[in-house]
Amino acid sequence: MTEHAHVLIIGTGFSGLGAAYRLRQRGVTDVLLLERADDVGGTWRDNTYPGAACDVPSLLYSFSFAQNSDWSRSFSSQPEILEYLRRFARDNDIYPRCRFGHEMLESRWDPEELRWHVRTARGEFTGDILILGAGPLSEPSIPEIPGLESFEGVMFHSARWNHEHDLTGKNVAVIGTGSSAVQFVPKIQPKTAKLHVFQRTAHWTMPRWDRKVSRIERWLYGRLPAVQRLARYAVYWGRESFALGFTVQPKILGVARKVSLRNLRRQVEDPVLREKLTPNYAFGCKRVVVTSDWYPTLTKPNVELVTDGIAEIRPSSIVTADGTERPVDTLIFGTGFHATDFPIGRRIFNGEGASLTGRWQDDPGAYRGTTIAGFPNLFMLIGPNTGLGHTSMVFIIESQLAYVLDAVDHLRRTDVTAVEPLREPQIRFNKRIQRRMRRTVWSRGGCSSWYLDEQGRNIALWPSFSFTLRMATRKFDPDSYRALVRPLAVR
Ligand code: N01
Repeated sequence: MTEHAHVLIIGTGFSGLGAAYRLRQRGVTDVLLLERADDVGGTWRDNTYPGAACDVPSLLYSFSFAQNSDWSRSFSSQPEILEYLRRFARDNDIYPRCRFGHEMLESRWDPEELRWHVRTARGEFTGDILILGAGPLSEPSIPEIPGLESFEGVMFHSARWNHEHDLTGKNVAVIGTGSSAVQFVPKIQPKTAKLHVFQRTAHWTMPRWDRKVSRIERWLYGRLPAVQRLARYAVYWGRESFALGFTVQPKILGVARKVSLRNLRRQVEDPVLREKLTPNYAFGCKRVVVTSDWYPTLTKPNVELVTDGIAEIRPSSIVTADGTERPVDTLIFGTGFHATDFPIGRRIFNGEGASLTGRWQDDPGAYRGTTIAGFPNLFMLIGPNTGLGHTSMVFIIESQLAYVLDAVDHLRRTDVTAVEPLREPQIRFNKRIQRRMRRTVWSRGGCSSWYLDEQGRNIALWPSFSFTLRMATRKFDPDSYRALVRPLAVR
């Protein structure tokens, strides 16, 4: 049996839950959320590695319409964020609208009926509007390394942590030194017999000024929401100054660079190790990792930072380019995600049968980061060029939601069934982004990163302040869209 809803939402992380809530606020209740897992939470349900926590301050890491006065720390831990999202879904009756175990396998736009047909792992759905809230960092990336398939030990990715596997006394290899690895390596180090950390590129770091949120602060935030809002604004604008550095004034980042190098000097005495940990590209070019225990952990006697490239993996060892073989019984990938190839795009087809990924081959990008020419009534949250490294993605999701809600209202107010952006405004919008991008540290900083696609284009980040993206998504602009009207015969 095919189930129909006016709006189908893929995913139940911050994006999907926020969309369901905001739609209901506008009186749109005929909504279903299709979720591949068995609970809500998105990235905060999937990333359960030891030490998983947010590196954006807690004050910014909740919906503005459901602020949390109860964060226990200034940088919240994964269990607390997950519990916040579950509570949000419970309190707002979103659970009954969720279909769990329904991984979206294929979404096809029907150009006659003017609706989406969605096939999941467990059923079929139709929807007038499709909102993608699957997240850009949800598909773990495991590099192709010669001999990987021959490995006989236990291996897993940081986003699929194997909690059954006890690391006590094990020879562990960690590949990757990004934001995830710097969080879990210090937690697992005391248990392991030997910990080999394979670093391809040194990352810039910033200290994690984490502290307990005092009872007085919590009391104040709970009783006087205006105080919390003020504190939120202060943190928000403080972080916006990083955007200035990343996008036009890299000199501003000089201070942060000095802090990073000073920490390295203070925390790592060994000059050889220090050298290995010193980045050779501009501060901010790759996402800066936020940590206060990464460098101290790497100085522990059972830890080795390996900077020689991996040549081969054997059944119970890793061999590096210099020929050294290290016995390993557990292999952990902290190697990030398929961020710029949007794997979900291979499952989405327009009325002509073209996949989103195919369309993006030559010209990736969306209109205002949210809608895509040729794909009517498809709204993508955290779409191309909407990412930010310096502040909370919840802010971006809320900005995009304002645009989506305005578009949904437009469809209700008029006799238009579907809208798709015209190609020209989309091209102009993306050209502007790429022009601005050339001035940023992500283009000029002399590094490679997950922000760049295979052709070296940055299709992940927004090249400006977050408030400018909010302005760009404030109002739906029908003039930039083609309007489609469902014929009476198929209504
Ligand atoms: O992944 P990453 P992550 N051989 O892509 C290395 C968000 N996040 O999971 O730098 C050897 O950053 C790669 O090396 P290099 C945040 O947006 C947020 O850590 O490419 N090494 C790098 O060191 C973050 O940016 C929070 O040379 C290989 C590492 O693997 C994003 O998620 C917490 C390799 C990958 O680092 C991803 O972070 C955690 C290979 N073949 C994450 N391939 C918050 O707190 C890759 N690497 C909000």
